[in-house]
Amino acid sequence: MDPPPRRLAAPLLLLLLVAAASPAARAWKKDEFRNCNQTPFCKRARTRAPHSLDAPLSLAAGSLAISPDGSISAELSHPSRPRPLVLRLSALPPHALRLQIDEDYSTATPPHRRFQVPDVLLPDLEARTLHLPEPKTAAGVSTVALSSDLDVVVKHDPFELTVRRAGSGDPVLSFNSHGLFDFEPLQVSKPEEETWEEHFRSHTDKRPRGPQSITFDVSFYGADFVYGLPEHGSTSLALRPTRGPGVEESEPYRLFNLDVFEYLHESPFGLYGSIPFMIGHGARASSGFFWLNAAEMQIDVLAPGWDGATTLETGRIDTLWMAEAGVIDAFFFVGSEPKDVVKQYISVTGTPAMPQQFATAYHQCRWNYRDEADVDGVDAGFDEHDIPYDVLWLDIEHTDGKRYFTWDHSAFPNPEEMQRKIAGKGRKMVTIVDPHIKRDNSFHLHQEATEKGYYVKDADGNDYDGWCWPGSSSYPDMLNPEIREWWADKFSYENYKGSTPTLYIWNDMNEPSVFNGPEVTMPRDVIHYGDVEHRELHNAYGYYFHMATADGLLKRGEGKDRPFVLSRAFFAGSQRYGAVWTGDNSADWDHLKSSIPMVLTLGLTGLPFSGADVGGFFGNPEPDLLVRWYQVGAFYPFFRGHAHHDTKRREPWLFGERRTAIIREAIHVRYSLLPYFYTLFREASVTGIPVMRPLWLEFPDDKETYNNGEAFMVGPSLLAQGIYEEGQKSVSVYLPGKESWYDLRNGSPYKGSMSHKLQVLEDSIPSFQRGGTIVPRKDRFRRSSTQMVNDPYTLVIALNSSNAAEGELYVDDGKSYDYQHGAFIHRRFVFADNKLTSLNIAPDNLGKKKFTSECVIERIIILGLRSGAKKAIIEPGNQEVEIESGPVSLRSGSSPAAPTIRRPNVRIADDWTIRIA
Ligand code: MIG
Repeated sequence: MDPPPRRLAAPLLLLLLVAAASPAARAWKKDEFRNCNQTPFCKRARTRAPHSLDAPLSLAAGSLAISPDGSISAELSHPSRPRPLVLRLSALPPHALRLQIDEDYSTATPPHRRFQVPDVLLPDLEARTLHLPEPKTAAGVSTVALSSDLDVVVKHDPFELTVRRAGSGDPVLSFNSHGLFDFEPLQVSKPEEETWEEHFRSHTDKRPRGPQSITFDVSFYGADFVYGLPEHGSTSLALRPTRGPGVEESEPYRLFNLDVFEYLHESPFGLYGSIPFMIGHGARASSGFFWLNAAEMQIDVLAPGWDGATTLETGRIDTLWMAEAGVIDAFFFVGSEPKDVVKQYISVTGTPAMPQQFATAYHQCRWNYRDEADVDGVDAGFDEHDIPYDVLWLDIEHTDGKRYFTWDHSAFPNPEEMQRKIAGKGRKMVTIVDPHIKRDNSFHLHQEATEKGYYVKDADGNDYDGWCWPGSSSYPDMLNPEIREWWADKFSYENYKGSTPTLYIWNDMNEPSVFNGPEVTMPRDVIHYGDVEHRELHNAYGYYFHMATADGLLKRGEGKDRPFVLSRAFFAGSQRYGAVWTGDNSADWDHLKSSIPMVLTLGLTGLPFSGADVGGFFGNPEPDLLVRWYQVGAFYPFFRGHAHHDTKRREPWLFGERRTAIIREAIHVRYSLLPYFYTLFREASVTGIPVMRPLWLEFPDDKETYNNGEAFMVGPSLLAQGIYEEGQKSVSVYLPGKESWYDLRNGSPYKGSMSHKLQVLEDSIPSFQRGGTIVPRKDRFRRSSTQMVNDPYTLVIALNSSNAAEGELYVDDGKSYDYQHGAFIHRRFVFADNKLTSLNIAPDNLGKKKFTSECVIERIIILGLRSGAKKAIIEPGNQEVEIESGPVSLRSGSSPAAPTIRRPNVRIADDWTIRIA
C-alpha cells in the first residue's frame, strides 16, 4: 500500500490536537484525590477477611435490657477494645429499626465524645419511638418483636443482627453477618511506637486524636440490585459491584464532598454531596439502610463470591461500610414496596421543602451575565423569541471582588431597579453567595466574623485561612447555631444592600471548596464548634451552610415567603432546605446520559428537587447536543441552563431558527406541564416520593425496569426516554405494565410490557402518558409561570383497558406557607363508567386559611375513548357540551387526533361531573 499523501498529515495532526483538547481527553485530575489504598482506614478495612478476628465482637450475656424509654440496650465487647461498646436498639413505626453503637462514656474514660451529627434527624424522632417488648432469649439468641410482621434476631456471639419477616422468618437485612465489624477505640494518648500522621501529596494530617474508624457489613436479602449513595457520576442506575469476581476497577463508592474539576461521568469517586442511604430492591423485597455519619465514608458493593464462597447465594447483596470517624447511628427500613422504603427514610430525615411555583419553571444562568445591559438583553431575547423563562441568575462576577452580598458597582450600578424590571414580567433573579469570605479588613463581613470568632479554626487555634476565589479566605463555622443565625441575618434587605423580595440565592463551593487544601477542601484537623474536627463533620458542612441560607431567606420574608436556595453540596436532610444540582458536568453526550441516573438517585435518597446543567458546564455543546439536553432537561425537577465563562454564549436562540423552535418547544412542554409538576412537588413535600422516578418505583415487580437508567418516570403518569447519542436514528423504549401508553405528541397508543423500536425524531424525545392516568396542563404560553396563574387548564385523560383513569391537581398561591393552614385546592379526577368526576381530597383539618381560584378547565382530551360520543353533560347544571376531534399537543401542525371536550369551563375549585352521552 502506498503511504498516505503527505498533505493529509497536517489535518491528521490537527485532528489529534482537537481530540486532545476534547472533554474526554481533558480529563479529571485523578492524582489530586485519594483512592482507597491511599486512605489507611479504607485499605485496612477492605483487606480484612470475613470472620477473621480471633475473638469476634460479642454481646455481653445478661446485659440486654429494656430501658425506661422503651429501647433496648446492651454491651458489646470486642477483643481490640479496652472498653465495651454500648448498643441501643429502638423501633420507629411502621417498619424502621434504629441501631446505635458508641463508646461507653459512663464507666470508662474516653478522651472525648465522638461526633454525633446534630440537626439531621427530625426532632420528634425520640417521641415517635415504640416501646419494645421484652426480648426472648434462648441459646445465645434474643428475639424482639418490632411489629406484628417484623422481628429482630440478635445473635450474641459472634454478634449478628437480622431483621426478619415474623411470619416466614425470611431475613430482610442483616448486620455483621460476615464478621467485618470494627470500631477503633479512642485512645487517651499516642503509643510511642505509633505514628498517627497521614500524608497526602504535600499535605500532612496530624490526626491528633488517632485512629477512630468504624467498619461493618450489611446484607440486603431478596435484592437484585442496590441503589443510592449519591453523589457519583454514573450511567448505571443500580450500583455496580465494586469488589469480588468480575470486578476490574476496584474502588469502593466514596462519600466525601469534593469540588471535582471536570468530573468523570462514570466513577465511584465522591462528588459534591453525600447521602449514606442505600436501597435494595428485587422481586421479593425492598429495603433500605441509612447510616447517619458525616465523616469520609467508603462503601463496597460486593459481588457474589467476594468472600471466596463457591456456592453463590443469589438474591442477597452484601455491602461493606467504612467511615473514618463518628458513631454508628443506623436505620434499617423494610418495605413492602420501594416507595415505603423512601417514605421511611423521609420520616427520619424530613420531608422536602415545597418550592415556590416559579422555581419549578425554567432558569437561565451563565457564568457570567456581565452587567445590567447583558441582563436586559438576555431577558429581552426570551421575549423576542417567544420563549418563557422565570429566573435569571448572576454568578460570582456580579460581586465587588468576590465579596458576597456586595455588587460590582460599575457593572451593576442599579441592582434594585434591575430586579424590579425583571420582576415586572413576573420573573425573579438569583445571586450567588459562597461560604469563603474574603480576608479583607475593610470588608464588614470579614471584620465581624473575625471579631466574633465565627470562623473555623486551624489546628493551632487561629482562624483557618484558605485560598479560594477572593484569594485568602476564611469560612464561617456553620455547625454553630449562633453563627447560622448571624449568617441568616445577612439576607435581610437592610444587610444585603441591593437585594429585593424577588431575589433568591445560590450556594456554591460549600463542600467546602478550598483551592489550596488537601483534595481541594479543608484539612481534616481544622476545628469546629464544640471541639469537633473537620474530619468528623466534613460531609455535612455544606448542609449547615444551605440550612443557614434558607433560614436567612425565611427570616427575610418574615416566614411568609418560601425560600429558594440552590446548593451544590448536600447531605441527608438537605431536602428540607431546597434544591441541588449535579455541579460542573461537561458538554458531552455521556454527561447528558449520566444526568438521568444521577438525578434519579438523588430523588430516591430524599432529594426530589435536582437537575443537571442543561448544555453541560464545561465546553461548547454541539448544537444537536444542546437541543437534546433541553428536551431531557425539560423533565428534570430543577431545569436550568448554565455554562462556564470560557464557553461561547448559548442562549436558546443562538443556533438558527429551526433549533430555536425545537428548544422553544422543549421549554413549552415544561411550561404546559407545570400544573402536573407542581402537583408532584406537593406529593414529594408530603411523602418524599420523588418527582422524577426510576421506572421500578412505579413498577416494582417488573425486572426489566430494575437497571433502566435511560428512561424515567415523571410522577406516576409520564415516561420519557432521552436521546443520548449524536445522530441516533432509532431508539428502543421499554414501556412497563399491562396498560397501553400514549405518545405525548399525537396520542398514538403503544402496548405495555414490551420494548418498542422507535424512529428518533428531531423535535422531541420519546415521551408517553400511561393508560389509566389524568394529567393537568396549561397550554397558553406567557413570558413566565407567574403570568400563567389565571390561565385555564387542559386535562389529558389516558384511558386504561377498563376505560378508567385517575389523576390529581394541587394548586395553592405558589409562594407562601398558607397551604400549611389549609389554603390550597387538591382535587382528584376520576374517570369511570364514561363519567369524569372532580373530588376534593384536601383534608379539612389543616386550618382556617382558604385558597380559591377562578380558573376553569377549557379542554379535556380523552385518549383511548372507544365510543363515538358527540356530547357530554355537565352536572350540576345539566349543561351540554360538544365533543370534537382536537389536537393532542400544542405543537404547530399537530393534526386533530383525539376526542376533546371543548370549553366545559368547569372551575377547578368546584365539585362536578361530566358524563359522556
Ligand atoms: O470553581 O461560580 O459549580 O456552576 O458557575 C467554579 C463559578 C465555581 C462552580 C459552580 C459553577 C459556577 C462556578 N463555580
